[in-house]
Amino acid sequence: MVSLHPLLDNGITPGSDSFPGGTLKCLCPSFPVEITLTTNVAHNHACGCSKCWKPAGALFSIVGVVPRDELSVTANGDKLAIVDESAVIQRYACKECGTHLYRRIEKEHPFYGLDFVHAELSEEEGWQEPQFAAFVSSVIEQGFDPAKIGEVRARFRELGLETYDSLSPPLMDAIAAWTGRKNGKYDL
Ligand code: GSH
Repeated sequence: MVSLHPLLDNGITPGSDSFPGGTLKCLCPSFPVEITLTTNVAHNHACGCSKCWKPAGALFSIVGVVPRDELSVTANGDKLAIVDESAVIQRYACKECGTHLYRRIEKEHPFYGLDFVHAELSEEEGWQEPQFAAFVSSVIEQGFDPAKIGEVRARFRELGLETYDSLSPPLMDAIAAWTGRKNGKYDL
């Protein structure tokens, strides 16, 4: 059976609707960078794109969003560095272990105001479970055998997750609505 990510391979554990958030830490054995979220993640999903942080050996990342004012760096923030200063979406990673702690948008963008995080970096339980799989075909760009991509899609479906080659319809609709408003097509 194709392996996707440790949090998916043995079946998905449902999160809790009342989960209030918690702390996420990088993988350094000492002085880890710590961020604190004061809410659960939303739109949590598996992502196959080449830019998202994945744990060692995983084919997919798992990433969700929180409002940026619900995230704060609470320990060892001096170890954080931006992966690519020129990118629209800036990824803040630990300089020592390479783990990405959060992704933030500083420019005009449909997702401005949302930070992207990997809830698996928390020891707490109750984080929203993955809802769908995004950028599935992107794993081929990273060397995955295109002849086996059907097995990946089938495994996601077996787990109850729909697969997409960009984001989910609600997120793509939000991007399109933002673009339509920006272009003066309507005033919603
Ligand atoms: N096929 C590309 C890849 O794998 O690198 C897709 C990259 C892509 O568009 N990633 C999405 C995105 O929003 C999902 S993370 N990228 C913007 C960014 O990460 O800055």
